[in-house]
Amino acid sequence: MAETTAIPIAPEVTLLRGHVAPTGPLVAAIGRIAAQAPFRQLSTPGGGTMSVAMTNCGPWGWHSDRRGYRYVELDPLTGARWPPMPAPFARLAREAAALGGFPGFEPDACLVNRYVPGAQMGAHRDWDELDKRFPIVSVSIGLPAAFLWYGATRRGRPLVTLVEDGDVVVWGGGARAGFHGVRKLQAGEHPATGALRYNLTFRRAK
Ligand code: MD6
Ligand code: FE
Repeated sequence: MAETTAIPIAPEVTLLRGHVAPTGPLVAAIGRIAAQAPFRQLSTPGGGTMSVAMTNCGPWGWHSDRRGYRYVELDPLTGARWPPMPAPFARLAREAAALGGFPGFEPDACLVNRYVPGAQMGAHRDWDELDKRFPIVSVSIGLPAAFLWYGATRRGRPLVTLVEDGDVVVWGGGARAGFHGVRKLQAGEHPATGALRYNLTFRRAK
C-alpha cells in the first residue's frame, strides 16, 4: 500500500503502521489454516508450555518440543503437510520486507501465533533459520500489544512499540539477531478478532 508510513524503531527495524487494512481477510485465512493444522501450545526444551498457541502455513513449520526448536515439513500433530501459504500472505511479506529495506524476500514459512489475554513472549531471537540474510516480517492482527525490542542483548530496558491491527514490523541485516518479545496481552475486544491477537511471522527457513 503506497500510503504506508515507515517508522524506524531501531537501525534496520521498521514499523509499517497500518500497512494491512482491512485485516478481515487475513483472519478468515487463519481460520482456514487452523481448520487443517489446529492451534496448539508447544512445549519448550526446558519443559515449560508456551502461553502463545501456534500453527503454521507454507512448506516449513516452526516447531518446539523437549528436543529443541526446529523447522519441520510435516505437522507433528496430524502427520500431514502444513497448509499452503496463501498467495496474498506471500505477497504481503514480500512487499513489507521491501518497504523495510529488504527486497527479494520469498518466505517459505509462516508461523501463526494466537495470543489470548495474559499470553506473552519473553525476550528471544528468531534464530532457527538457515540463511540470516533474509529478514523477519511480523504482522499484527486484532488486539493491540506492546512489542519489545531489546537489540543485541536480552538485558537492559527494551524499546516499547504499541503494535495494532494491521501493523507490520520488519527487521533484518544488522538487526536480524535482535532480541525481542511481546508484553503480556491485555484483555479487550477487537472487531476483527474479538478477544484475541494474532501475529503472522514470515521467515525464510531453508
Ligand atoms: C509479535 N512475535 O507477536 C512478535 N517470535 O509481535 C514474535 O516475535 C514471535 O510471536 C517467535 C515465535 C512467535 C512469535
Ligand atoms: Fe520472534
